[in-house]
Amino acid sequence: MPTIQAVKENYTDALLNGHTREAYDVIKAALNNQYSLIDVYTVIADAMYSIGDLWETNDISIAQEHAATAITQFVLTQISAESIKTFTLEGKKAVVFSIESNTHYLGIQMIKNLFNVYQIQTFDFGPNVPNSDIIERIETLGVDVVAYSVTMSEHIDKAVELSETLKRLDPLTRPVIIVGGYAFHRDETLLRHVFYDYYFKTIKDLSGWLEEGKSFVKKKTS
Ligand code: B12
Repeated sequence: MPTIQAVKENYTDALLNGHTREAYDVIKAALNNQYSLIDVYTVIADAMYSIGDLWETNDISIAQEHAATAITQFVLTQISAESIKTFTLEGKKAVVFSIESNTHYLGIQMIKNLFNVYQIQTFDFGPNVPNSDIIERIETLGVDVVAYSVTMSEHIDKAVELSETLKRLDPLTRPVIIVGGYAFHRDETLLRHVFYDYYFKTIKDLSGWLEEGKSFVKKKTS
């Protein structure tokens, strides 16, 4: 069985070569080899960070970076298609999205699938969703969790704007607010400006917390 480091190298190579089938095979084999979903997501995130570093230093082109992103999107969708097979509706609901102005979305794709694994129904608003739409949907859907991603410090103003509205929701009935994203990896002090209940740096941290027990989810529907 290849080490997790070898899995990451093989996956990154497949991304750099633009080989979708090879990338998918690397991930499928890792899952078949008993690596966990979280191991695999960590490999994929690390590979994308490497792609970002190579792009920043002009060692790969924008076209290569876009191709790598498209492959990873495909792979994440395939993984989700597997997980959704065991999903049952339990009545707990989350909305997931990337904050207005943020077009990065792979992190949220992972979070969405993890919630589904924990039998939490997700409403996925996608990337760059207008703040003005969020509150109406939260109230209409009656969700238990709001989880969103902030990738760059430039996106924090929109997170602050959303926070102002989230703060005004009734504290007894409002959903739990979870934030994450690469912006906070680079500068954790940005969290000071945002209204949230929980911050998790990685999907592994979120998973550990979900594993401990999901009593955090307000059982409004039961
Ligand atoms: C792919 C990519 C893009 C794609 C995104 C497409 C898509 N569909 O997602 C495109 C081409 C659109 C893009 C655009 C841009 N990008 Co870009 N991009 C990346 C890249 C290479 C990978 C991002 C990614 O998917 N990573 C993998 C995911 C899984 O990681 P993640 O989001 O961090 O998620 C993990 C955790 O953070 C956590 N998490 C994430 N969200 C949440 C939410 C919750 C609730 C929780 C609990 C946890 C959590 O879970 C995940 C797993 O652990 C990064 C490199 C990097 N270091 O991230 C650059 C990067 C983020 N981009 C960068 C830049 C500069 C840009 C552009 C400005 C480029 C340009 N000139 O146009 C634009 C900005 C667009 C915008 N307005 O948002 C810079 C940002 C630098 C900075 N200042 O911070 C980076 C770091 C590249 C670099 N090294 O320079 N980008």
